[in-house]
Amino acid sequence: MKTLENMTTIEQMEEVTAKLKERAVAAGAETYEDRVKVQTPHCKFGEDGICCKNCSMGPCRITAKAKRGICGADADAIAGRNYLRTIAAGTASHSDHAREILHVLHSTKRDGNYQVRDEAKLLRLAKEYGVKTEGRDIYDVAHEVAEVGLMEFGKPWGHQVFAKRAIKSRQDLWEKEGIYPRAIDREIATSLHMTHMGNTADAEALIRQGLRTGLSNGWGGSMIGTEITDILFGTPIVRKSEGDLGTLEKDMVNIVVHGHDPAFSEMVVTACELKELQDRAKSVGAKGINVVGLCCTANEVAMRHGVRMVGNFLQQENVLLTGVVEMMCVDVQCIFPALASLAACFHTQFVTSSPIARIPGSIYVEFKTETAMDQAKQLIKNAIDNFKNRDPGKIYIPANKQPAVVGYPCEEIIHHLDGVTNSHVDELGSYRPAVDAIKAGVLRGAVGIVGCNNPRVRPDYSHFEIMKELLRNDILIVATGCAAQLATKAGLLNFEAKWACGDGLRRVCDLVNIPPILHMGACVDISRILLLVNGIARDWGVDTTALPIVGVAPEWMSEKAVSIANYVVSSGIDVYLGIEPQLKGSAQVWDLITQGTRKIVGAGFTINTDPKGLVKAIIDGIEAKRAALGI
Ligand code: SF4
Ligand code: MSK
Repeated sequence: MKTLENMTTIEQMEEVTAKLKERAVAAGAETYEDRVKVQTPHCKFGEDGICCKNCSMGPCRITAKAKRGICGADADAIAGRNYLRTIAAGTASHSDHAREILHVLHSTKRDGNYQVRDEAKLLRLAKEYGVKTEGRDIYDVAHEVAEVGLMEFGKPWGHQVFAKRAIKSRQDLWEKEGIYPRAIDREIATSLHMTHMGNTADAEALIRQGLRTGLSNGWGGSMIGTEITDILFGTPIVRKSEGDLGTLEKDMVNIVVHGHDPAFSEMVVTACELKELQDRAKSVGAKGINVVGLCCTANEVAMRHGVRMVGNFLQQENVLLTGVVEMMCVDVQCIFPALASLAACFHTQFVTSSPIARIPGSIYVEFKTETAMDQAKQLIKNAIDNFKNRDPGKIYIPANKQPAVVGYPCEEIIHHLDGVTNSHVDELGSYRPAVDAIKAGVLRGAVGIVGCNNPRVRPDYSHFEIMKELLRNDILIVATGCAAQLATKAGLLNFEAKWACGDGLRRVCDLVNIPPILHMGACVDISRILLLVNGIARDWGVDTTALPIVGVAPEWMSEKAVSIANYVVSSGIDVYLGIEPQLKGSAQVWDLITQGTRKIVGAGFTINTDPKGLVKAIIDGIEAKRAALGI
């Protein structure tokens, strides 16, 4: 068995970043570290969430002397409104991504650029949506499923269809509390309306709408995005991959796909496998084409193709600083606008593809479903032709690289559990062996570690420390997003990482044949975690709030993360945050998110910027749940 020595430590990652920083300086390029320096200390009013610019009488900010804005809104109203707007923006981002994917499903044809890859999942979804399937062409079914899915955004009446997948106790509670999610666009619009000048000033009402808007993301937009992506590109299965900057190849044409929406990256990955393009790469003196993924796009293409993952959020500039990237193709979300000027310091072609993410200085190629394959092929040709423009003096590929095992959607987890006992009870499968292991104490509980990395803290350090401590304490981890990428870079996302586990967790991993950290996908795939926890609650016969299972976002940064945190809490799962939300200026709002929501949905936030303190709180929280269950 491998040991600690086989890991890549945070110090080793930092050493690489420092070397790449020297390259940046030599190339006259600026990086995020430079910008952090000139942006700190941050504006205190913004940090505390008590600056309002919702109308042109302002901006107003709350101080010891000025306790209200010009309209009379106080700190609680302003912080609460800002917070709700953040949730609305996060919900819009995940959900609009899902809407795009539904349009791709609507464009599918048997001989088209996009096809249906998981027919069984499509048929299951058709049944759930009430779409007739008997005697129909699968593509007619796909198009009608897409239409029904698109109605989830704007239907005038009714609730999110997928919310019915939640256990009854949750649905009853949402109904009782008036937070059962309606149409996605309606929740977003209501949030923006409520926070317009002259509307809601009551902090609790704002927080409640935040819970509801979050739910329309988790059990709406994100879940739709995940399901439809599986139908289009295949439900992930367990695969081997690798991660970190060492996946870039000196002798190959390197193409990086970055962002979130896999419609673009899937096409690039597929086109790169074409013989004509491989041959073209060889004709320019390269050994072939090396496509690697960054951020959540990396998760998407890794778990469906085994494509290697070059890094997470804060590594996006490092990737270009290696000097060997012929082309970076981006779609939407988490893309630094700074990449355009950074790419210009090297030979890299920086290609944007979506009207949602237009960046000055980029090469803009608007990606369309009808011409997707031709566009992907042309881009790859351009990248190949760019190989000759590399500057040998600017090349530095760090050696850091770790093996990874990816692709554990709920279906794969159930499949592996089925291998232990024959407990498959119905078409949904069963998590009973996992329930039994937790009840017996072999596993103390489970934690979903998700989210970004963030220069407000030592990047990646919290993820790393928290993961190691949880594994040591026999707590199984599921991971998505850039947290999963950190596990990859560190060498924790593979079977060999069992050395880091306590005896109980190691036994479970051996028995079920799983690694101790299960890769569940991109940040949109936290919807998979919702279904996992919901399935465990169903098999246990308790509400989700009773389970020794929690969510952690040690280094979150995006508005999407705030929306996610709200749907996770509303789904009865406590959330532990390592970065403070920007609302410390209101004691009432702070109290509402840490304590108040516990009275509404039975779960809330615990916030601690010290990783050691945070992981202790997580373990204490899990043990307290166990004690309450009498196990
Ligand atoms: Fe100021 Fe009220 Fe206008 Fe906000 S809405 S800017 S607090 S006057
Ligand atoms: S990419 S939202 S930095 S997880 Fe999903 Fe990573 Fe966070 Fe973006």
